[in-house]
Amino acid sequence: MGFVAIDRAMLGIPPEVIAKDNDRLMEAHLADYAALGARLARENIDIEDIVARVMALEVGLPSWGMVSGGTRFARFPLPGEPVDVYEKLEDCSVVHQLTGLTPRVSLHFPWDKTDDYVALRQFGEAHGIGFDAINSNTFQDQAGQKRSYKFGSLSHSQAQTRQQAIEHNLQCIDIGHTLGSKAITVWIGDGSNFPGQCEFTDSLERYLDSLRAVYRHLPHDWRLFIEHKMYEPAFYSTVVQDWGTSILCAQTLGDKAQCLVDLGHHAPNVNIEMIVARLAQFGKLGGFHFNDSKYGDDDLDSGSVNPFQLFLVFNELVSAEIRGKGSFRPSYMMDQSHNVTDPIESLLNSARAIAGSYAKALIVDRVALKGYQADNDVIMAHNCLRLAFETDVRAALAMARVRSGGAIDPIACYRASSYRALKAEVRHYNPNLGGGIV
Ligand code: RM4
Ligand code: MN
Ligand code: MN
Repeated sequence: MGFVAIDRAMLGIPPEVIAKDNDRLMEAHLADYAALGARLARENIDIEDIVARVMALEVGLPSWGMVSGGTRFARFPLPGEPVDVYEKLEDCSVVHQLTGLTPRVSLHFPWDKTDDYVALRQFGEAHGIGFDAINSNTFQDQAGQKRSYKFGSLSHSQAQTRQQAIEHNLQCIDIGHTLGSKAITVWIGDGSNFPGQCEFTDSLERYLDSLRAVYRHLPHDWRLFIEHKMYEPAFYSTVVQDWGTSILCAQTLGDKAQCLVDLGHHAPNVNIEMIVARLAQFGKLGGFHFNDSKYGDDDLDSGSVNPFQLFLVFNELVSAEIRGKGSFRPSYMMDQSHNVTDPIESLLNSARAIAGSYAKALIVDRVALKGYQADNDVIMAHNCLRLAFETDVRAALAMARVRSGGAIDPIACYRASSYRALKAEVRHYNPNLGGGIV
């Protein structure tokens, strides 16, 4: 997996540091791997298949998640954090080096603006990092921008503002084309704060008209991901508020338009795994933003609060993979903001949670499950999921990482490398820089 043109000299963690840390843990790892292999073999599962599937999984990193995030109250910068898109790519390559799971980065414009995208692409290739879906940003005003997005962008009441937002999206597609991306994710902050502020139907009609112009500009092999969000920054109504509106828009636009599910963008207690199943059933599940949340937040580390939900989501994804027979190819990405941790460590943990949920979903006995469901044997049907979820798959994940050149214990290895402290010596410290989400 990943990209082949990796220049060894460009790697963030010296391979000998990984080798040394792996040596320390190898004996115990191999014993755990053999024990898990024996356990799975009793259930007629070949651990080698699971490892191969995990090695084939790819999850994009959010460029905006590489810098310390913040809340609307404060941001606590981390010495040694990246200050531009090149340094963000360096940090992405560290996550990929240690996990083997994250060969691409999803860029956000204009946050990641630079003057030479051919050079950026080459820099990425040298670091083993490619480019995932491009994100446009029409939820903020940028310096020098003619018209404000205070009252909306693609759905704005005035045509010139909508046109400006459309043009920004077209530029994002052009940049993405140069970088080798294959999709654009459109999330807008448009909505209203007061009943009466917006007419629901007109706003959506204007949004669709704008999005048609963006859709027409897509290269033939590109997809457009529509990302819904129930609220924030608009607190009364949002133009694309839920998966229902999202799928209606995607169906209206055409085949290249699909829905993107961000785990943190739903009403509390919504059954997200069902949304995943419905979108997949109708061929409209295009992308995923992994994260976790407890209340109204949408940026905590994947699997940190509700790992069972993450597993249930993957259970639906695996089921859709089986039904789709190769045609189901959603684009998996993380969308997190790290306010109090080193972003690299949070992403290493999230990678483990995501790969672990996938591995657990792969070991669900689907034949038995179907039988129990047909017989209405509720406890045993539930246990098919429950027992898979409770299986400790860490040794299989570690083996997938080792075989990709990564670490048995990514965080321990990362700390042993002193990567961040070394970067703090050479990177320009900028306490005013935001991950975007401040
Ligand atoms: C939004 C949404 C988008 C992300 C921005 C920064 O809540 O999740 O995907 O680009 O945040
Ligand atoms: Mn998102
Ligand atoms: Mn979000």
